[in-house]
Amino acid sequence: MNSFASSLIDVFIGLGSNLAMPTSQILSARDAIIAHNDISECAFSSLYHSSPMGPQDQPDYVNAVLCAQTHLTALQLLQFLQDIEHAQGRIRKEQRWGARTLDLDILLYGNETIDLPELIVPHLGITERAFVLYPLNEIAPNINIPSKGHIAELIKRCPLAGLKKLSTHASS
Ligand code: ROI
Repeated sequence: MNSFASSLIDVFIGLGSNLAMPTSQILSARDAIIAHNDISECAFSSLYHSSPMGPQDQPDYVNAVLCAQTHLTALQLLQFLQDIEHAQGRIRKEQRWGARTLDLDILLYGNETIDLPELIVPHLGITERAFVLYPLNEIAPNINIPSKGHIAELIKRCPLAGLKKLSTHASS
């Protein structure tokens, strides 16, 4: 590696879907993410079934968390994830906090805190979201979330809110 290469960063990506066969959406997104030649998967959580946070007149969600290593910058990664959302039929302008075919969020980018108009890391609301914290805890039980605290402490303060682990990664 030459001295100009950016370093390898551990990233955590949250995946969520509640439309158009959510489990298939999540598994296709995982495949698309790890098909990138500068992204290698370290771990993929179980799939979780969760009640909607926000408006209740929408279907339940399937959620998961992926851990990967990459040299991409956070903004390059964001662009790549948005391209996958669009390829899988995500239409922005949907109702705020409404149903979506696919949501890919950068939860953590190494130990960095990022505060840009287009990207805030750690993801806002991470500490209130059981559908993020529990899958994250499954694959990274020792992680410290910058400026928020240790995952074990955060989990204690976050009720399950109807979250259920699905027993299989098989598509449905
Ligand atoms: N609720 C759940 N359970 N899972 C999600 O991924 C999710 N994503 C969202 C909002 C609308 C906030 N609610 C969610 O963006």
